[in-house]
Amino acid sequence: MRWSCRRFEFLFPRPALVMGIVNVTPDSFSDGGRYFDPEAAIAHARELVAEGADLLDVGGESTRPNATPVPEAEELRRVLPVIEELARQVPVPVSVDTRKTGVARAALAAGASLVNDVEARRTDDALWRVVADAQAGYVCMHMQGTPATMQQNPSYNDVVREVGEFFTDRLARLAQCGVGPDQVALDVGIGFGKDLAHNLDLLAGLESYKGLHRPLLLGVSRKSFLGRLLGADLDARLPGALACTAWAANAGVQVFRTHDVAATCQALRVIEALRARAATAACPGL
Ligand code: HH2
Repeated sequence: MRWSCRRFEFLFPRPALVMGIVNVTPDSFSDGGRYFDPEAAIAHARELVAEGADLLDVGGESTRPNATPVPEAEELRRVLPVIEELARQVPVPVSVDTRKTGVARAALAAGASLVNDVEARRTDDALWRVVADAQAGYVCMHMQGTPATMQQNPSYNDVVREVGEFFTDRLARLAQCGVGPDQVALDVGIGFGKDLAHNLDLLAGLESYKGLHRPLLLGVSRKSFLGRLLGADLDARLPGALACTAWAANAGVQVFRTHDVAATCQALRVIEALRARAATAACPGL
């Protein structure tokens, strides 16, 4: 399996990829304001690469529940200088985390290699045509509702099946717009229009999406379902996130979106070493 993101190409099987989060926002749920200044965002992104990030995801609009929508001009002002500089400075693909076609277009022109689309449930195909023209990578994430409404009363008959149907439908529509399957990674969208049980069902059901033959991306980093499950504050959710990472890696997830790059890389390298050992070694004593 191949994931093509312009001049970057990932071939699977390979060690899992870690996508470092760079939020150039004043209000993101876990690190809002810390990297709002472009210089601080660039320095932080470079640290994430030094810690082992394989991709960087730059976002200029928080998508936490009830976040204030950001006008396009402001989102551009936030992300473009950071993307331009990072695309020049770092050896890894830079992603733009945006719901806006204009921002995606400008970010790709500034050197981004992929678009992370949390609103892949969109009704018009303009953003997909931009991705097709640039031959960019694309993250197709499932969300029920919008950030303003998504946590009001999320409801599914069978969340794992419905998200799978959404992926199948999107892959077909993307192909019609000229975005080939090799450009696409799929993401169940943990916390986006899901309650705790939905999130756990999706994590438990990750293997169901293997048949789509696309890399799966997962974002659990510091999310509130961990707070609900563990009673843990924002800054105390890393052990829970790493447990999800280990679980998901064993279920076949290949890309992990995280604020905590060094710790996530460590967890993944241990899982991979154990998997390799289990495949080759006769276990003494068994
Ligand atoms: N989660 C967030 C934002 N973008 N993209 C994908 N593909 N998957 C996710 O799970 C995902 C995402 C939320 O996290 P964060 O960026 O830290 O917060 P905020 O949206 O408040 O900036």
